[in-house]
Amino acid sequence: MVMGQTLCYKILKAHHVEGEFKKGEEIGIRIDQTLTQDATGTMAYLQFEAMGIDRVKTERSVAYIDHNTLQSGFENADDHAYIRTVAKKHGIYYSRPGNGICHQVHLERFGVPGKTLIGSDSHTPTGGGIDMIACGAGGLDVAVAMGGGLYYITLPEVVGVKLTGKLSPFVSAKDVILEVLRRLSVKGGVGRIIEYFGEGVKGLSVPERATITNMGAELGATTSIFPSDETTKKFLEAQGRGEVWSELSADPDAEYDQIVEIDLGSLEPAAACPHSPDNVKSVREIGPIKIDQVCIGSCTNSSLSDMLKVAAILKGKTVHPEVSLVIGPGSKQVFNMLAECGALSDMIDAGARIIECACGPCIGMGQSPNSAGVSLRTFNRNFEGRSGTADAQVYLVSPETAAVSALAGVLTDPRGCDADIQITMPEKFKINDNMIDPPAEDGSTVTVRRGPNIKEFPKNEQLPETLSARVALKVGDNITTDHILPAGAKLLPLRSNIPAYSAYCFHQVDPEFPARAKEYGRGVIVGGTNYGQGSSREHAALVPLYLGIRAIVAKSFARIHRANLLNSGILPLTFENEADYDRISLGDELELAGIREVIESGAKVVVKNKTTGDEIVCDLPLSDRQKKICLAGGLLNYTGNCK
Ligand code: MIC
Ligand code: SF4
Repeated sequence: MVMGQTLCYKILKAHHVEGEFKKGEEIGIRIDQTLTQDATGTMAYLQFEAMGIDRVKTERSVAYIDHNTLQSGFENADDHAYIRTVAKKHGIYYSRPGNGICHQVHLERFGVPGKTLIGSDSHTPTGGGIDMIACGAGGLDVAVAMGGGLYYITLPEVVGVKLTGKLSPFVSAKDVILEVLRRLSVKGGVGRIIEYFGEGVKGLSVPERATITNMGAELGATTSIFPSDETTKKFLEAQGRGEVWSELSADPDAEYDQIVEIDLGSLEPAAACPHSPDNVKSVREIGPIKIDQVCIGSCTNSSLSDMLKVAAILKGKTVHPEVSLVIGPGSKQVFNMLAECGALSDMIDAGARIIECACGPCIGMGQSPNSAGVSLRTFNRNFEGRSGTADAQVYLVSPETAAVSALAGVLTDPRGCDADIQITMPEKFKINDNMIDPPAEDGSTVTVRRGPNIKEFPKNEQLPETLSARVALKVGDNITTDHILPAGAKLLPLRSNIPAYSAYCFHQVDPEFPARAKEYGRGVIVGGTNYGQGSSREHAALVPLYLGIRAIVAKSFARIHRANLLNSGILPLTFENEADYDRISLGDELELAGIREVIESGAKVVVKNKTTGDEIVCDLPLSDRQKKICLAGGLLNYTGNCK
C-alpha cells in the first residue's frame, strides 16, 4: 500500500530538479526566495559579485541589516553601505537598519506558504511557521541560489511531531520547542525535517508556530514546518498579503520516520539551563534562583503577541531593583504597534530598557551581563560566552517566564501571575514598508560602495595528489561556531575582514591556535561529535581556510557547517571507528596519500599518522557533485566562476 505524503516532501518534490528523490540521497532544489543578514551578507555578496551575474534570478531576495547595528567605529556602517548598494544594483530588496530582525520581518512581509527560502542565517527555518521550506545555509550557497543555481541537501528523514490538546495559560510556544529539545537533544534533528501536525496545531498562532520552527535550528534539523491553514490565512490577510495564501498540509495517512507526541496541555514553563539549548528543566525544578538580567526579544520571541503579553505582565509594576530588563521588539511593525496601543508606555513605565529592533544582546551586541551574572533570555542560544561575558549563566525561557521573573528578581513560574494576557491577533497589522528599499530598475547606474574594512575572501587551491598536514588543534564534542569564531560587539565588525578576524579563531578554546596553524602551513583540526553546531556563519570555514586548515577529522558534523566546509574545499572526514579519536594528538603529522584518487573512487580515506605510525580509517561520503567540488578546492573553483 502506498502511504500518504508528508507536507515537506510535497513542497520539496514540487521544487526538485536534480538527483534521485530518495532519503539519504543528495537532491538539488529550486529556490524561490533568499535572505541575508549583515554579519554574513557581505561575504555572500562578495561571492555573488565574483560569479559575475547582473541580476538575481529568484522570485524575491532580501538583504537585512539587523546584526551589526552597534556602530562603535566605521566598520559596520561601511558594511551597511556596501550591502545597500550591492543590493540596489543586483535586484535585491534592502531592509534598512531599524526595520527589524530578518526572520521576523521576512515572516511579516515576504514569506509565502509552499515556497522555498534559503538564508545565510541558521534561523531561517522561522519561515516554516507559515509553511515554507526554509533552510539556513552558507553565504556561498545563498549567492549561488541568487544566481539561479540549485540548493543541494541530503533528502532528510521526517520526524512528525503530533500536537494534541491546548497550552495552559502562561505556558507558551517556547515551552513547546524546549520540550522537543529536551527529548531530541541538539543532535536529534541532524539529517531530519521536523514536521508538526495534529489537532493541537490549530490552537497555535503563526508567531507561536514561528517560535517553534525558529528554534528547531537548535535541534540541528534541516528545517521545521507547520501546515498552512485558516490561521495562516488570517495572519497573511492581516499583513495585507492574503493573496499569497494557499492551503497545504500532509496527507492524513502520511508516513513519518519517527513520531513524537506532545500533549500541549501537559506542558509547564521550562528553561534551557547553561550552556546548551537542550539542557532543559522545568522552572519549578530549577527553583527561585536569583537573577541579574532579563532580555526579551530576538528572532525567537519578539512578535507583537509576545510583546503585548510582556507589557500586560509589566503594566503598573516595577522591575526588581537588582534586575536589568532589556526589551527589543522584533520589527518596526511590532515596535510601532506597541507604541500606538500604549503597551510600550507600560514597558517603559515599569523600568524596561528598550533597545532598537535588532539582534542586539542575542549576538553579544551590547547588554552583556555582569560577571558570573545570571541572565534569563527569550533567545535561542545560550552557548558559553555568547552573551559577551565569559562566565555568565544564561537560561533560555519564554517571554511570560522572563517578564514575571524580572518583577520578582528570581526565576519564577509565571502561572501564579494574575495579569490578563489573553491577546487577540489584530485584524490588520500596521503596514508601512518605507524602510524596505526596492532595487534599482536599471542596476548599471548604481555604484557599489566598498569601505576599507571590506577585504577579499580567501580562495583554496586544487586538492593535491597527497595531502600532508599537521594537527593544529584537537577539540571535544559539540564545538559550536561560536567556539570556532566568536561574535559579539568587538569582533562582528571584522566579518568582512577575514585576515583581521582570523586572529580570534578558536580564541576561547586555544588562543595559540591561529599562530600555530600559520606556522604549520597546512593544518588539520580533530573534533568530536556535532562539530560546527549553531550558526550558519561561513566564516567558520573561511577563516580556518585562510589559516591553512585543509581537513577536519571529527566524530560527526552539523549540517550547515559541513556544507560550508565542502564549499571551501576543506575535507570533512569522520572517524569510521570513533575510538580512533584517541589515536591523534596535537602536533601529529598526518598524510592522506593519493587523496584525489581515493575521493574519485569513493573509497574510505586512510589517514596515516606519521608521528605514531597508526593508520586511521575515515569516511567521506560525497555525492558526485561534492567530489568534484572537493577536487577543485571548493565550490567557486568548481564552477570556474572565481575571478
Ligand atoms: C547567530 O545566531 O549565531 C547568528 C549570528 O545569527 C548566525 C549567523 C552569523 O554567525 O552571522 C546564525 O545563526 O546563522
Ligand atoms: Fe539574530 Fe539572535 Fe536570531 Fe541570530 S539568533 S538571527 S543573532 S536574533
